[in-house]
Amino acid sequence: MEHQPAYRSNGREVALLTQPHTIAAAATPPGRGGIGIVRISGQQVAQIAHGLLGELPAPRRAHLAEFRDAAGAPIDRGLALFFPGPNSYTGEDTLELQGHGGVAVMNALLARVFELGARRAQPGEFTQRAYLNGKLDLAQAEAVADLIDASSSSAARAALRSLEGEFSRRVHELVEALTQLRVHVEAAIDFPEEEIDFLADTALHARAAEVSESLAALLREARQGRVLTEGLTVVIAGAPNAGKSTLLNRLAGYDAAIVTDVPGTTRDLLRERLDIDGLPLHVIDTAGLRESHDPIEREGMRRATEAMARADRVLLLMDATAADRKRNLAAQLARLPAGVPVTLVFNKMDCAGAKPPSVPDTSGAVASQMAISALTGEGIEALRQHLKECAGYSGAEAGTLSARARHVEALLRVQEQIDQARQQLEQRRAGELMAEHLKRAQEALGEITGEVHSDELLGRIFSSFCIGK
Ligand SMILES: Nc1nc2c(ncn2[C@@H]2O[C@H](COP(=O)(O)OP(=O)(O)OP(=O)(O)O)[C@@H](O)[C@H]2O)c(=O)[nH]1
Ligand SMILES: [Mg+2]
Repeated sequence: MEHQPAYRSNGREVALLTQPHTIAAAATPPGRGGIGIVRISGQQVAQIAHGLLGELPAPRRAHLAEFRDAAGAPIDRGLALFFPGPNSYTGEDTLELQGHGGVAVMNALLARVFELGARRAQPGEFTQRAYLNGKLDLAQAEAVADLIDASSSSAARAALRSLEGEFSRRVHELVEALTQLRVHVEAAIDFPEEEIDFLADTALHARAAEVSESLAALLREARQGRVLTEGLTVVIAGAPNAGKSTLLNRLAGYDAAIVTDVPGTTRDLLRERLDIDGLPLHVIDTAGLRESHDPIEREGMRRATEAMARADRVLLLMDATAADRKRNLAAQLARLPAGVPVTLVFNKMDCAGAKPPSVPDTSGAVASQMAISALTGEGIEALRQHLKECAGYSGAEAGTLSARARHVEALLRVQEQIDQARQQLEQRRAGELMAEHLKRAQEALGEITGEVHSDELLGRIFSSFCIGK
């Protein structure tokens, strides 16, 4: 890769990277459609345009043309759009071909573009180039994928705000505030004879407290945004016949799972993607947990346990009419992976009489308890509200930002470093140690926007994109 002259993007000087390969992919999903779009980006765009269209279209003008194969025979007739770099999505020369959206046309068009020198783009490679060329920062690039994957209008709005740079702007504000703190502290270190006075300055303490507060506010929003983007994964577990599949169907509002009175009906995991007032919910129904020698049922239970270990919440269902609930509960709890938050849900309350079942848990594993009837719907609204509370979801307000678990983790590390920096300041007046913690906090912030990144992180983020974006 060689560097070309720098240009300005987002108010910064950025050096364009010249990638060795020109990439191409269909930007529209495969299948039938009125229009199908092939996108090409890289150094060979002009050459490919000449081969395919006979000329390079004028920049940013819709150009009606025949797309031709090597022998000059038309493949399709459509619009070509040329965006010269750096004023394109990727920052490179880009050509968009809008043809007829059929599989045969798209395949023939792509084959011709490959013949002319491009190679097939990896998932997310266009956006990765946009990031490497400073068109977007990493948090914005992630918001592109979140916008495409958004399953509700509130998630889409939140992703768009992050894509437009709202989240990144807040992170930069924090970086700026941290830089000022560091300047103050490092000045103190440089004048050791006055260090104590510098560090006793109330303005410094006030500023450190302000940084903590802005960080806490951003962390709250990022948590909310994470839930909106990624949703809450809930596993329904419990003994056979407890009513797990009935509860899944009740939450979904349709018959997703088979329900019978035969214990052991569900054997495989069943996943449904639902929505509670804009909160995306991934609900997984599982095979009932019990002793079994049937290899299919045992495999089902193994998968159930694996899903529970990754869940944000386990709803442990118990038949409220069953005898010996205390022993049953102990047996069920023993089968749960350690550390998952559990809500104990008594089901079949329509048959259990008016009195709520006693509270038999003594293990401390159960975080909360509820009573429902999956059959009649009693208590289901309360359960929905409970799940929203578990997610820390307070309804999708207008200003929500999209965020990911990765961002929340980074912000938590920032918080830890700032807390330690403040401790060093307040308890020990230790300037150097404080400066070190502030530096680490700033680095953790840089991971969010991608100023600090690793190839492995980039690989993980962009490989989850769709091809053609
Ligand atoms: N009265 C009453 N019956 C219920 C309720 N929920 C489920 N049932 C019944 O209990 C039986 C078992 O329900 P399922 O939903 O298949 O139970 P499950 O936990 O998925 O069972 P497995 O898949 O075998 O582990 C069925 O006959 C349901 O109609 C309820 O709230 N009240
Ligand atoms: Mg079932």
